[in-house]
Order: sequence, then C-alpha cells, then structure tokens
Amino acid sequence: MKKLFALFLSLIMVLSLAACGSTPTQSAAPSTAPSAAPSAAQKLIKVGVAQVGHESDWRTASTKSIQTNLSKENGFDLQFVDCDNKPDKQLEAVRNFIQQQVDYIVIDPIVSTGWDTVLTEAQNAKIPVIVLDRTIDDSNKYVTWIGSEFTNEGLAAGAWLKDYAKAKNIDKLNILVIKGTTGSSAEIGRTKGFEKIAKENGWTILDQQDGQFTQEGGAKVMESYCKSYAGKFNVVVCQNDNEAFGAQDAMKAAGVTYGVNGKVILISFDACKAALKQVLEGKINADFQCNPLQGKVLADTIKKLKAGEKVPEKTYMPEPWYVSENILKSITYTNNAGKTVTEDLIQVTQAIADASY
Ligand code: GYE
Repeated sequence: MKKLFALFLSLIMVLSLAACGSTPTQSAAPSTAPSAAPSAAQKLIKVGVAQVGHESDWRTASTKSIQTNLSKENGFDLQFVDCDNKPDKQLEAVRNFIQQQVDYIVIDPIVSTGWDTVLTEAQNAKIPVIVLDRTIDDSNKYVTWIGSEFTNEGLAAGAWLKDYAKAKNIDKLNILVIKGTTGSSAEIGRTKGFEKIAKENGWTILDQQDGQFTQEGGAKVMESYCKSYAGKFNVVVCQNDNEAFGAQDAMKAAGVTYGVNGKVILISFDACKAALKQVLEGKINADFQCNPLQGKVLADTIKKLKAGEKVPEKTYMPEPWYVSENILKSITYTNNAGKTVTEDLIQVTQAIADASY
C-alpha cells in the first residue's frame, strides 16, 4: 500500500513538472519548487511606457530595446502604448497608467511642454515617473531622465561643418534645415546647437521647416526646397536619418547631387544602420549618433529604484560622430555645459555600419 502511494506521489510530481513545460528557470528539484510563494505574475514590476510613436528607424530600435529589457523573464509586466506622435494620446496613456496603478511610468515625451498637471497627478498617486530620451522642460516631478544631449549633437554637427568646409575650401555656406517634430526636445536642442555655430560663422540658413522625423516628411519639405531654392543651397541638414532618406529622394528627383561627390553636403542625425551604410558609400557626409538602445539602463534604473537605491538625476547615453571621408580626425567645440571638448570623428567601415541598430 505504502509503495503504491509513493508511486502515485511520484507520478503526480512528474506530471506537474511536465506541466511546467520547458521554462528554463524552473528547477526540477522538488525541494526548491515554489509552494506557497506568490505566483510569478504577482512579483512582476508593472511598468507603463508611453512611447512617442513609430516614425523612424531610431524609434523602432528604441521600442525593441524597451520591450526586450522590460520582459517578463527580466521581472517586468510591461504595458506599452505607441502614442502615434499625438501629444493628447500620450497624456491619455499616462492617465490610464495612473488609473491602473502601475508601479512605474516611463514617458518619452513627444513635446517638451504641457506636462506639469499630469505629472502632479502621478505624484499624488505615488507613482514614480521616469523620463526617457526626449526631455520634459516645464516640470520637475519625475525621478530621473535617461537620454541624449541634443544640443551637443547640433553643436558637433556645426563644428564638423566648419572644419570640413575649410578643408574643402568652401567659403560660402547656404544651408537648408529639415527639422524634427516641432516642440520636441530633440528638435529644440539640435536646432539650438547648430544655429549657434551658424551664427558665429556668419552662415546663411535659408530655411528651416518641420519634416516630422519621417521619410515622407523629409521628402515633402525637400521637394518644396528644391523648387524655392533651386541652385541656391550647398548644405542640407536633416535632423534624423529618415528625413535624410526622404531628402535624398527629392534631390534625386530634382537632379540635385549630394554627398561626397555631389554639390550638396548632407548632414544627418541618429546613425542607424541604413544611414551608416550611406555614410560608407559617401551619400551622407556626416551622421551624428543618437543612441536609442536605452532599455538596459532603463531596466536597471527601475530595479534600483525598487530596491530603494539612489539613481542619478540624469544619465547620458554615449554617442559617437560618424563621417564618410578620412580628412578630419576630431572636432573641438564648446559644449552645452560650457566646456571646451575635443571629440573623435569616426570614419565608417562596413563593420561599424553592420554593428549599428
Ligand atoms: O532622432 C528621431 C526620432 O527623440 C531622439 O526621435 C529621438 C528622435 C530621433 O523620431 O529619429
């Protein structure tokens, strides 16, 4: 009878282990099997992420990085909302997270203002807010920010253009800018940085219009520029790679040559894989990286906060500057913190392009 009972017990054990499936983290040893412990779902950290949208290669990489790092296996229950570049939709998403009483709210703010009311609501609900990528400029009711120094990106682009034009004996610069989403901190910073250098050097910025950080938007703006400023420009600055792809389409259609062997110097930001391939081929002269792979830092930050540890007020992602030609080795400029810095210019290789996001 005893033997039969033991057989019955081990059969039950085998069956329940089989029910666990192939989950690699499950231990087969009965002594470590969780019994009265809370279920895995209860222990997950619930995080609501209000993402900007899906407008660019940069954004796709950012979303993937968030989703990979804030996974169930890593201990997160991720509520992800793509806000489709609509500020109202983003405010609504944050309010829904508050209602759901998530543990943490992560916001990549489409625009940098209009945040204080909803952040006050989150604070009242005792839900810590983390700001990712773009900044919030009219409220400080969040615990930490992780992202890039957009003004430095603009300053670096200007510093490079200055040295490059000198090296190529180009003494007159007539510039067209295709800006990113109006009111986003990425647009504000890149514009501010580049305009500063343009002003210092007496360059002419012929026009600056919003291309919405999309290929379609970039093409549309460039198409109209090609008509309005035909034969009058020799530099095009696109505030992200997808706009640069669109600008290339429009310039091709209008018979305007660009890049290393063309009439127009083409500058871009982001440095995604497709764009770095073009830098390698000489179709984009220089590309100033903005790093979207912030998911790991985000996950680590949330875990630290959960453990009651201190986190830095700001975390900057490292960002290299990429160029097509081997003419200049570095740039020197005064950065947004007022510090004179010398930074390397990296000539793109196939391996570098392949390794990008
Ligand atoms: O440059 C652009 C994206 O916020 C830094 O948004 C980000 C910007 C990025 O759409 O490609």
